[in-house]
Amino acid sequence: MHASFLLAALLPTTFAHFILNYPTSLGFDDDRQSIGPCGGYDIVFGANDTNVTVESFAIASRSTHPQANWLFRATLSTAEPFNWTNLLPVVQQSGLGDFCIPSFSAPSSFVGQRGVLQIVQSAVDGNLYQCAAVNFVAGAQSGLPSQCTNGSSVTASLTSMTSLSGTSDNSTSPSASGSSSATSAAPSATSTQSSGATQLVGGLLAVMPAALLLL
Ligand SMILES: *[C@@H]1O[C@H](CO)[C@@H](O)[C@H](O)[C@H]1NC(C)=O
Ligand SMILES: *[C@@H]1O[C@H](CO)[C@@H](O)[C@H](O)[C@H]1NC(C)=O
Ligand SMILES: *[C@@H]1O[C@H](CO)[C@@H](O)[C@H](O)[C@H]1NC(C)=O
Ligand SMILES: *[C@@H]1O[C@H](CO)[C@@H](O)[C@H](O)[C@H]1NC(C)=O
Ligand SMILES: *[C@@H]1O[C@H](CO)[C@@H](O)[C@H](O)[C@H]1NC(C)=O
Ligand SMILES: [Cu+2]
Repeated sequence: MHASFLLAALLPTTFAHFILNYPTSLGFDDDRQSIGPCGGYDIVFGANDTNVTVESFAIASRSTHPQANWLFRATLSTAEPFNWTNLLPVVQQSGLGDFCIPSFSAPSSFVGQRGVLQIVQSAVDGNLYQCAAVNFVAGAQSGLPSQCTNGSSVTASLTSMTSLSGTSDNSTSPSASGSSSATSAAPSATSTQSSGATQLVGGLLAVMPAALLLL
């Protein structure tokens, strides 16, 4: 379901539910994006897989849905059971176009291993999936990837939800994994969306205690 005329005008580069722009996606097929865990793509590792610094890294997408809930997860598994680790509680986002959260963190125990980042978007078309095969490496990112920008009307905040309905959820929580973006440093790179960034970080700090109580 798309407001196709308007969106085609606003997003001329591609027409899709959502695109993962960073880290590099395992693959994108508009018609198969509803197939979990990776939008119809197999998990395969390659020489060009993105190196993801566990202390801070960005995930950049572009959405053609004006409102969506997002779930960001990571695992070292390549098959069921995936044992997903939530990187944040569910993020509620509105506004079309580029959407980048610049400061994820992953469990330090992932360092030195290959793994998968999964991005699930829940919007008018149901759950949609993209994955990136990555190398988890030590340290923090030095500067944001060029893809990490927000559309001018994009806003987002954390919810108290830890899963989306329909995602097979045997995930560990941010606190259980010992990883929490709440404790990671604020994004250091320049941003024209600083009030939005503050909103998300503020929301995170407000929501995390509640999220922890639910565990
Ligand atoms: C890896 O990236 C380089 C530079 O972008 C490209 O030339 C090469 O074809 C890529 N290799 C694979 C296997 O994708
Ligand atoms: C990841 O890091 C390794 C080791 O430093 C390097 O050889 C490789 O080119 C990096 N991969 C990418 C996609 O930047
Ligand atoms: C999730 O947990 C349920 C019950 O604990 C189990 O039956 C199921 O196989 C698990 N699924 C995965 C993908 O681990
Ligand atoms: C699941 O992931 C968590 C977090 O990385 C890890 O501590 C745990 O050992 C994993 N469990 C299995 C069965 O792989
Ligand atoms: C994009 O907006 C979100 C939500 O307001 C914010 O957390 C994030 O920092 C912004 N990204 C950039 C690159 O400014
Ligand atoms: Cu769509």
